[in-house]
Amino acid sequence: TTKRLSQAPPYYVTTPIFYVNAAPHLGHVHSAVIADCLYRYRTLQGLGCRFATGTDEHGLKIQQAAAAAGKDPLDFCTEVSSRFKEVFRSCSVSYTDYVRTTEDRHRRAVEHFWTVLLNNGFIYKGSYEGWYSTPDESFLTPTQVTEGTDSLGREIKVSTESGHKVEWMKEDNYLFRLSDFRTELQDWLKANPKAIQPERFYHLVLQWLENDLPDLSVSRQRSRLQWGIPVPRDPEQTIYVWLDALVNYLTVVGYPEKHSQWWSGVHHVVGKDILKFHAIYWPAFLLAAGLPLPQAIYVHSHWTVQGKKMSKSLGNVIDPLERSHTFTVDGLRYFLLRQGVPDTDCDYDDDKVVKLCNSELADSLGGLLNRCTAPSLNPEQVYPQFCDTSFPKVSEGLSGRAVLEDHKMVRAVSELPAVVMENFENLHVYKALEAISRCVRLTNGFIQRHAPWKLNCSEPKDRLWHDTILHVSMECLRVYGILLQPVVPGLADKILSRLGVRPGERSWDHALDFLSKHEGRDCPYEGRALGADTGVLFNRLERN
Ligand code: ME8
Repeated sequence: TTKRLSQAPPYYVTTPIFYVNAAPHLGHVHSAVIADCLYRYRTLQGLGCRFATGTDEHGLKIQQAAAAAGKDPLDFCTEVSSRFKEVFRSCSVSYTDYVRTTEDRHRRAVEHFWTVLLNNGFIYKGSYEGWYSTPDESFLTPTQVTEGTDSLGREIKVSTESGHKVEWMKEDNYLFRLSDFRTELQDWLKANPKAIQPERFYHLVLQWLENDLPDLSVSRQRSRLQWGIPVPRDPEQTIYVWLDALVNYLTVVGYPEKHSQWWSGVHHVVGKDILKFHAIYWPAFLLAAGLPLPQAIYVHSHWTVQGKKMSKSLGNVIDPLERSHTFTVDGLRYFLLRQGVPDTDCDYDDDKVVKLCNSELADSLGGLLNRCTAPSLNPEQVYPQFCDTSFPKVSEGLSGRAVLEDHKMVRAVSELPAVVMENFENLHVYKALEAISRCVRLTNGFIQRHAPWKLNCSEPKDRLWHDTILHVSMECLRVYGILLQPVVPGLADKILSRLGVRPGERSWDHALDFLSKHEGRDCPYEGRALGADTGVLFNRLERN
């Protein structure tokens, strides 16, 4: 059931690049942790992988934020960008590339990209008149604008989608022939039903594409916006921040000279708020530039706090650094990926983190590790022997001590890697974790059912059965440890090290080699000494 991917193109995964006008919050870390999980998962499958994140540093709102802080814009960007780096590092986000849109390599990539679009006839000079939202850096059609009030109660126009204030704007600038691409985009999506995951968002984009696409303004007058990349050969205009920002994905892999190999394997992780930019504008730009389209766009929903989207402007942001200290990095990552359902928004609550981590990480998973390795049950501290007469295959008749329930568990664990793989690949990481968690419960039930602590190990038959129970449980735990590496790398390492599983024995393929003795093959771990006892797997969290 598991595909061999060694012939597949290299895997390149990206996060959005984040605006530096606000400090990193839990929502940003959520995107980064999803991308990190995909990156680690593909790496385990033995693929060459690359993982990029970074910061989006141009545009009016950043220019304004720097001015408000009384700082030079570049210094301001450098400061905030390094905070993003620091937060990602401390949340075990193992990016291989970090890009900033104020870097020279990026300016060169954007200038080149612009020139290609222009030479291919997709950019023309025109004039734009309409609504513009600075916080969203977005042009809006009249149907996307509604009545609202500002903080002083005055009537203003706001964006229906974001609620941000919009202004009427009229200026000469360059337009991109977005309208030319509607059919091509529809054809692309129809031919690639997995291009946007989860499915719900794929249908949403197809629905958007049922309407005409107006041409898109892709520059701003320099007099309005100085903090950005000038249009090549027209210094009176600045390139629109979204065009500038999207090109970051190409910059990372060496566009325009040497991007082609990595570009063929690009996968974007994005929040649903920026789906239109990634699923419509970006593919249209790429088609116009004659470049391949992304392999997949993975979309996730938002964290809310008491029902409201977490955002700096609402002042309800959760600080990921502080929470990673309180709940540990693995606790926080596990919560984000186990509770963060991509299709719908989820409400963040500290109590939920405590409950989930205590029940699934401390009690269930930690309890299982402890049961298999505690000196009271495993005095010799080894990976014990498997005895096939006490645990015969179902096909040989259930004459041993194993019962039907045990065989059901073995089957569930052997099917687990395929289930996890499928759910990782359609971004239902929570379902993968749910399946792992269910199997952990089955294994705990298995030990409970056979109560090895009640066996008299001076009886040779009981001793064999005792060791078999532990062997089967450890094999389960070894599989869980391997499959959990992309999500909770620290805990997974602790489990595998304690079981004596070496670094070279932790790839995806090793999870497919579950309970090999049961299949009549050798087990490389049998009889091996366990690794050092480094204490409790996950300390129970206290509620405040
Ligand atoms: O949009 N819950 O940057 P940004 C979950 N620079 N994820 C959230 C979130 C929340 N409450 N809030 C933000 C930009 N995010 C552009 C992107 S890409 C070429 C340019 C995450 O700093 C989510 O991934 O506003 C969202 O799409 C992203 O942060 C927006 O970050």
